[in-house]
Amino acid sequence: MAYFLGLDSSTQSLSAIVIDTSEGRVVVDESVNFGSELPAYDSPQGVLPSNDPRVRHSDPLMWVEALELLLTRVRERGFNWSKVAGISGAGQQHGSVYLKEPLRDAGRFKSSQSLVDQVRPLLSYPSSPMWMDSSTGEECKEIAAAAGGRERVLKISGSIPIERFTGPQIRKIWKTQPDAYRQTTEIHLVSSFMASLLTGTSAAIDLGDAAGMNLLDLGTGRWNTTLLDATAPGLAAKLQPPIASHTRVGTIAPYFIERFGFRPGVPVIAFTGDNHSSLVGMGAISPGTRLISLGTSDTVFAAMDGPRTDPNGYGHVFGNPAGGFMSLICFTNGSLAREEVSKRFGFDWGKFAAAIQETPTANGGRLLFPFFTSETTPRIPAGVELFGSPDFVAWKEPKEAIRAVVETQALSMRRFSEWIGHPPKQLVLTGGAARNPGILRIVADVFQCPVRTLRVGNASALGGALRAAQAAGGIAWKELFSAFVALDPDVNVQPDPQARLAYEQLARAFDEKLNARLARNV
Ligand code: ADP
Ligand code: XUL
Repeated sequence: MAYFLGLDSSTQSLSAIVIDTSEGRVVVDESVNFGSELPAYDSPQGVLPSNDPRVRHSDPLMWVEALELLLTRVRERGFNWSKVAGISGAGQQHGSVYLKEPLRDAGRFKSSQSLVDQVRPLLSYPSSPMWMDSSTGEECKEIAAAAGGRERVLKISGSIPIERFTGPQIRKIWKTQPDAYRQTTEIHLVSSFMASLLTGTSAAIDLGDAAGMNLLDLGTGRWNTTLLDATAPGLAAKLQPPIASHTRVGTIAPYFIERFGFRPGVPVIAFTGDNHSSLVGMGAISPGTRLISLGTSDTVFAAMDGPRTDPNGYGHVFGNPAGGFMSLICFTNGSLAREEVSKRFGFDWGKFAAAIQETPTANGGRLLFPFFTSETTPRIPAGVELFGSPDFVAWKEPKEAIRAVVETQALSMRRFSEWIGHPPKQLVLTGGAARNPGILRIVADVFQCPVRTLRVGNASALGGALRAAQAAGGIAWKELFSAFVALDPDVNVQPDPQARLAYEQLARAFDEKLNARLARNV
């Protein structure tokens, strides 16, 4: 019997997938939605309310409570946790958790008390700045200046200083919350925090997720002293050295053995970023396949065949959890924008897909820029002006608005992923919105490329289970991919060649409008 658990602590939910490698089956696929199931945290979309639209934090205790709820639910549905032989997982990237003391004693969490009550006193700062935060523009400039310029930071870390990245966020905590920073002995990413809960001891950050901090030297795989010094004093002491993604960070803590019936000694493999984990869950650890994840954010990513950085500074290079590197471009206004438009017109996802089917390709040249919250690719600040929103408010025809927002998103993905090189031969899509046939059609036509999806929907949680099976179970990637990563035979969207011209024209209008707006940024 060989069961492996993968967890995915993402923006709006925590998910678990358990695979049975002897039968090649997914035996558990369960999720807890933060907004609807944990309303006490006042985070309908997984994010705390804030008066400043640039500030986006989450409550780390919400993730802790979700973990308990998820493990309880799966057990109540009849699954026996003692079957699990290895655990790994993923977290939304960049978010940071600040601890007063490192976790040293695996037995410190007592099963007689809730985990939330035992983690609360450990936090030196009560909330976690997360990937949607764009409030660190000043800090990015300061880091660039102290480290020898944006280009130098790009060269060392694979990205220019980026507002949502952990280094600039840590700098802001140091500047604005000096007492909390002083009290902090250990800083975690969401990924290493979740792994630490499971082992009861501090788990180090893996090389994949570490690359989203503006602190790692991609060449050496170590924290870079210049970047650490440019970020905040004493930072080196608050970070454990980064580790290879396949590292075993400990074994399941007594808390989970006593409370949920896990078997003692079950290894926990380092957690990684959600996009990295999706790369594994989509069987795309080697270069060749271009992936798009349509989650809360939209991301375009691929394993890389050699080091290359985005000359425009929007794209990133992260560690590939199976070795080497991956490229990634993140669009903050992904499902967030699609939800906004559907909410405004009272459309459910079925009507959303139908609206796309009932409207013409390129929509008579209409564009609807999806910048409802501050965007990272391209950089459009929130709170200044939501570009496109005047058009949106004036929009009369809901169906056209829906097509327009998705077409504009797809054009943006195409333009800003060109630096990856090699036009894709096939796009594989995952994430909640990859279930929507209307969205798949537009992506296929805009990219002029066939679009496929996968049989297992949650690629990030599946990636966690596969990483556990590979590292803890010694099962080869090839074997795991052939058993668990299959394209959905029912979804094969071929591009319509007649759409090519219409989208070339729309792309020109898109470039013109966007370039004019970006010129006003400076
Ligand atoms: P994350 O991992 O970022 O939390 P998911 O990949 O789970 O996100 O995707 C969740 C999002 O997918 C939801 O917030 C919703 O907006 C979107 N979604 C779910 N079903 C559909 C659908 N049929 N069509 C379009 N979007 C959908
Ligand atoms: C990637 C990014 C997001 C988060 C949330 O850089 O910020 O995709 O990982 O999913």
